[in-house]
Amino acid sequence: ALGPTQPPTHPLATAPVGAPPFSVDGFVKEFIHELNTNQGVALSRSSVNDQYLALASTVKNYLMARWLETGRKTRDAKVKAVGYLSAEYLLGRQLGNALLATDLNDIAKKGLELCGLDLVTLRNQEVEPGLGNGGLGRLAACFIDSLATMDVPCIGYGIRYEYGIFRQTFVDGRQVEQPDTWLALGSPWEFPHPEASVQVNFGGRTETYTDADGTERTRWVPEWNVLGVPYNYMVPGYLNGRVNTLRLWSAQATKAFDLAIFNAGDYAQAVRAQTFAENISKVLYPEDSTPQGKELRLQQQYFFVACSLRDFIENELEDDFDLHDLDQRIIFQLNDTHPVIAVPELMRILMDEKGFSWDEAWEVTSKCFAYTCHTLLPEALEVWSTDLLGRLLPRHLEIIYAINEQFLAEVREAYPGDELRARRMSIIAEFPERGVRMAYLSTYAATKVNGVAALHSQLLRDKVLPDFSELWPDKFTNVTNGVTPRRFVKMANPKLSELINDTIGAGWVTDLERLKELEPFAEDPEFRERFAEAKAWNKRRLTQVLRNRDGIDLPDGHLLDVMVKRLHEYKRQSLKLLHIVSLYEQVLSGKLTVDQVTPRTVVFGAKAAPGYKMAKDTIHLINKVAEVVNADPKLEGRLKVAFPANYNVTLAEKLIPAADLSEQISLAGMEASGTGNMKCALNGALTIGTDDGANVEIRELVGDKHFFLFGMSEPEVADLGAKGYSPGAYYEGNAQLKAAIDLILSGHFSGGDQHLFDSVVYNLLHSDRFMALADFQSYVDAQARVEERYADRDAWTRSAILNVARTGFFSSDRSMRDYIQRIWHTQPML
Ligand code: CJB
Repeated sequence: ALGPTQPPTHPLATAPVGAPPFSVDGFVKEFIHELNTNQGVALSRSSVNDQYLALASTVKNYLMARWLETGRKTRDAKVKAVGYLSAEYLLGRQLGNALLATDLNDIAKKGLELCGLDLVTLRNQEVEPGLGNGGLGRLAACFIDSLATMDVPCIGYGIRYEYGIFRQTFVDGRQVEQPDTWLALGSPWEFPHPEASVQVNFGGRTETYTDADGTERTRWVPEWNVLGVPYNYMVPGYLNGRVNTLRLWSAQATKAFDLAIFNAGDYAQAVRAQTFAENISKVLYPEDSTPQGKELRLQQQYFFVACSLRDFIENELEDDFDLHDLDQRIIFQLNDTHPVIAVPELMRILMDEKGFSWDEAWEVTSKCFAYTCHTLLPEALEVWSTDLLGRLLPRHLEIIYAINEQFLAEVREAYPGDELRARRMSIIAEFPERGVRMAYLSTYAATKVNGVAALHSQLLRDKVLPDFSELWPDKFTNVTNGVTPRRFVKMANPKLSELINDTIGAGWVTDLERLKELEPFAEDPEFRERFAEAKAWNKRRLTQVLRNRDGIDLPDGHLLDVMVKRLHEYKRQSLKLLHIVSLYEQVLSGKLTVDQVTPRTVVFGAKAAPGYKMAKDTIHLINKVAEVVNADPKLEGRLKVAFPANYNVTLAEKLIPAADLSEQISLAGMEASGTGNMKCALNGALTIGTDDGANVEIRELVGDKHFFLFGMSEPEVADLGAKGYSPGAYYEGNAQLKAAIDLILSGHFSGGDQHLFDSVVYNLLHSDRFMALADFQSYVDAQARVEERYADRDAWTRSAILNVARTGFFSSDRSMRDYIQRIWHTQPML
């Protein structure tokens, strides 16, 4: 039971909490109080970490009243909420965002100064929670920010990994992974509630029995269980008083020590049981765009989903709530297939625990979920072997089989006699082993299925799920991704934000389409000058960051050419690399004089999945090319390659605002959307890109003149694939390409070792699944157009301004509006 045992009589006991006074004095008082009472130190004896933790507590105190009020208001209103189910949230640092949401920046800065402290130093003390891999996890973080800002009730559900995405280091140019100990110095943003833990069962068997009414029923007799401990995080809306909740689950052993084993004297065995349970939320799988078919991963998925459904049903709904109406109070958004085990879990709860019939349970379940697909790569679609599923979740497997039977009956009814189609569409795959196709299960169960950019949604319908979209055309929709303008413009780019505020007012932060009003200012020389000055300031800031963080020196006055994203063959970092090597080779061989080379620094940021050999070899090659190119005096410093290790949200916030050129060069038809492309454009970088993912929409909006398009289109890629692609022909037929590849093969970047990079080079020459060689010439030509535009600095700045002015569409607020209208049918609480 929640609440006091006696009715409270003290007048303060039920009064709403108040925030500390919104003044420098009020702030300082609160800060010193937190430092003394939470950290137990005097200011004079406090470490930077103490000061950071006290500052975090102070800011939390300002948010607290709003958080409690949001919870009360939402529960009282009994409105439909969004349950965002995501195995990843790549949140980035919290302090800056909390200061922004509360408008406390200036007050905090002044208050700390009066204490002899520097806000920036304290902000830099924060270790970001890296609880995600890349785009998918960062998207979830942007979405919950937007929902809070738009006053939409949402609970984000996920996993509190003890170790997030690994810390990347380079040893002799090779990636070496270190554990991410983000919790080591304290975690001031979370509120653990061990008393509200949820039990999650695994294993065992099912049995049938006859209940008191004489009905045949099934129940699960599990073999083992763990506890899910909720950790609540505040998700503050921007200056609107709403604070939603992100609830992340941490696994714990049900009993700290199994007393029986302990008493029998097997201490080690008792501790092992605990370790086994806690392993479930120990570490984030560092996979991106390829699933890990590992048992522990399935445990993680079921673990957080079971906790979340239980939590919503038992704690967020009234005690007497009729679960037949569940869809009126929640829509669970499945962020990819990772949480789709929630579908059989809800069926199980309703049937086995709440006494629903199958039909009643399906009627409810089939209205409570929607599914977002984030990929087109066939190998990235999750398939769980029925062996493993049956062992870990026997009741769920039974339910999945029954769902499939019902589904196939519908298919057969729609296409009588078309047995081939039924087999093709079956949720259960028979080859290479019996497995559950999680994307099919998601698609069948969901009210709506969406892709993440217009092209992606089209290809999803036509190529990944054609039978499904034929059967249920209305189920499919598109919501183009977006990014939060709070973190990625307002916070990350203070000088540009100031300029925009001065020019069109401050409304753009929550209404990003208003950036359109900047368009006429592209023709205003004074505006252009201030715009260019903001970019220069961002570059100076980045220069400092990279010097301190990585010991990297950025030369002045270079075109800053940025490729930041996970390392994956389909994203084609190798194509960018071939361009660099080619520029260099042309100088070495005298085809270009050095003064014909546009001064350019290429910055890479990329982590490779630890088990992805080709990706790691590519990182090695980039680093070795960087070593040689950066040291070669023949280039007179006009070409530089910088590869800071451990690219993360914190670095992105410094790098992206400084970028001139945004590299979005995936093979057309491979990148579902991209979101870095949006962040770069919104910060005034020009894109060089293929017609892929959301690039298509960026180009349409900014106009061909202000976007450097290259490469094959998706249909051209499909044609070439069908005809038979042979990369060797491109190598033989293109002298510039051949010279670049031959320079790598000569050992020039490997101290004479002619075989060090065989894996990367021979893969390109003999397989090149992502057709880098086919797009090489077109890419090089587009780079020449980039250089030409950059030579006319004024024209470049004009294009950059138009990129900012025309990409307001890519706010995640707009994405959320689209989800609300097309998928969720929820209401903002006004
Ligand atoms: N994506 O980050 C991931 N991980 C996956 O496992 C599959 C896809 C990315 O999701 C982003 C958000 O939708 C997309 O912008 C990006 O294209 C996609 O690769």
